Amino acid sequence: MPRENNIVWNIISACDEIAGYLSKSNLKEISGNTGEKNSHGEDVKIADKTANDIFVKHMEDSGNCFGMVSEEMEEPLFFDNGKNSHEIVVVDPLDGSANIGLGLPTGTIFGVYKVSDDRLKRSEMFLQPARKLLYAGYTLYGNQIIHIHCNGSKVFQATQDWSNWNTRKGQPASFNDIKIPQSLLKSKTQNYAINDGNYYFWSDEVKSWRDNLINTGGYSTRYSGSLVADAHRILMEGGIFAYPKDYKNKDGKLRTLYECGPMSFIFNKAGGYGNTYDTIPTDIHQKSELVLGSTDLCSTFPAGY
Ligand code: FBP
Repeated sequence: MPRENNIVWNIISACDEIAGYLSKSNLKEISGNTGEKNSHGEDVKIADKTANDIFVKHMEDSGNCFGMVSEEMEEPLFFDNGKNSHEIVVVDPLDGSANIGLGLPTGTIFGVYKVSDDRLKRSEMFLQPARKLLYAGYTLYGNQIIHIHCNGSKVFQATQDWSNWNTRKGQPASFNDIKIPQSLLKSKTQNYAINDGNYYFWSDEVKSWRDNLINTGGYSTRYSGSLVADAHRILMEGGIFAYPKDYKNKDGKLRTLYECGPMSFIFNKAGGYGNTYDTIPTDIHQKSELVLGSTDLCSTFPAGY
């Protein structure tokens, strides 16, 4: 598919522009609030809004996008320019926004779904389970820009060099078909990413699961406060990321459609586990519990409470 009508290329271009914006901006300034609240009642940071504007511009200009849902927009946006296209996009334009001002890792998470046959411009079109994704990925804004993509059969590290897109020549072979290492059998220390600060809000089941993990030994906590950064480590090295629902966040904290779904799809296709792979969202800004990682270790995590 030529580059110009390939929505994936438009998404990569948007992420590259967001990376440029983050690397050139006064981080303290852009981590300030716009004074607006997003659909979750959270303060919208200047960087969140700018990242969203950049994404909207690339999707609108591309002519390849029928519509999009974003963490930073209350309602879906449909593009006249894309009225003949067959794809819709869900996106968290800037994940881990609490890290922005400190220059710590952040990311963009996205998913591409097929337009519904009725082509009616309404939210329901986006309420699809992750297993129906055509494509998904995330971009990590760390000491390098890393694009991890999944085309439904493989998970790979995408390059910015279009001519190298299909061959991804020069990349280590392991980047072309990423498989998450299993965990329990591993001799080396295993990663677990969870906000232990929520311990007393967890169910007894989750508390004892975590205590058991600690008492077993051989685990290291790796938690940066950015889903993209924490999930990336788990995808590449094995282990588990969990954001359980708790007595504070009864439904969980992370958003089903544009955070949990794409991640569950990527981990599922990398031979791992993502608990929301089959979840059919009932609202575009619904929240879910999220468990991602090596299948064997994730199978020990208590489902719900
Ligand atoms: P946003 O920054 O996109 O709102 O993402 C939510 C998030 O920051 C995730 O990246 C991260 O995993 C989680 O919230 C951290 O939450 P907490 O500070 O409660 O551990």
